[in-house]
Amino acid sequence: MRKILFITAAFTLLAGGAAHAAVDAATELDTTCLNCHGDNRDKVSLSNNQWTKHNGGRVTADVYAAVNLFLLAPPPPPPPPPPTSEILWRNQVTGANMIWHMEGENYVSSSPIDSVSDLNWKIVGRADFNGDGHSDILWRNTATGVNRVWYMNLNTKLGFEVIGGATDPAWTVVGTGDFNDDGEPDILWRNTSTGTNIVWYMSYVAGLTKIGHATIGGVADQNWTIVGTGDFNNDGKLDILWRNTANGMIVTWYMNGVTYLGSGRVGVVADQDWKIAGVRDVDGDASPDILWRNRVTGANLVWRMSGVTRSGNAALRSAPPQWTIGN
Ligand SMILES: [Ca+2]
Ligand SMILES: [Ca+2]
Ligand SMILES: [Ca+2]
Repeated sequence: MRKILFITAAFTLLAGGAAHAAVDAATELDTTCLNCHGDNRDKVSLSNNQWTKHNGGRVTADVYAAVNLFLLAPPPPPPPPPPTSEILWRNQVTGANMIWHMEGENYVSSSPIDSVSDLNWKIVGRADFNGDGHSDILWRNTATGVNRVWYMNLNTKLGFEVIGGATDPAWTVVGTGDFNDDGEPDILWRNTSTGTNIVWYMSYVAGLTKIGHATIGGVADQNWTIVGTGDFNNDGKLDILWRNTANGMIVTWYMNGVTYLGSGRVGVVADQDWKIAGVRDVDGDASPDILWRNRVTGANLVWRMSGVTRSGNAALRSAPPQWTIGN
């Protein structure tokens, strides 16, 4: 790129945005007048991402130095790639299971994982229980109350482990996440009979063990369902997302561990064909987003969230209704 040599007056350099990448200094700048009216007050400007051409006029070394610095500066770094995430699916007819690999809101590919023909087995959570950097899959058999973790390496099941039973089918796993800040994911339960909510603190050493538990404030009204966990107020503490299946109201409970701090209203979706299928940061802004699935049409949607405020929607690829999102 040709340097500019010729100079006489100073004035303000204005060149906004990232337009400099489109400027051809060699063809534009040495025939460009930057002080076209001779009063030393004109401003350097861009038109259609090109320097505006005029005849005659001079500017100072400061201006050319600034222009050259601007033109010769390294290009701005490319935008970061969209964040990757996964959606775990279970076919409620065949027992097939698969993982969708997503980039932001875009479907990239899918990978089958081991099928489980007994449809009493439900996928109830996904977290890295053994700390190897790969998300594992938590299963619960709704007939027997047996719980299992599948330890995964990407799409491959490495093995499984049965974890402590909760044989009463009224207990449902409604979320996973680290409630006691020990770096290990815990399991959140809701009793669909009594409305009691409990966290099992889990730890993996040679195997996955329940090391304690704590009760979270009960909600007897069974219209209220826990639909996910995530840090909605960005205080580093896991919060709980609720939806009322009668009136469609969605609220977060801001938590400090198992202590309720307050609530935030997210919105209302009265149509119960739409189910909240997960909470995760889809768009990479570090604020958890809400994944929706329409159980009748098979449509999928993300609510892009900033805290409890919805900033937009994005339709995701659809999937036939017999597929349910496990997490
Ligand atoms: Ca793991
Ligand atoms: Ca924990
Ligand atoms: Ca929080």
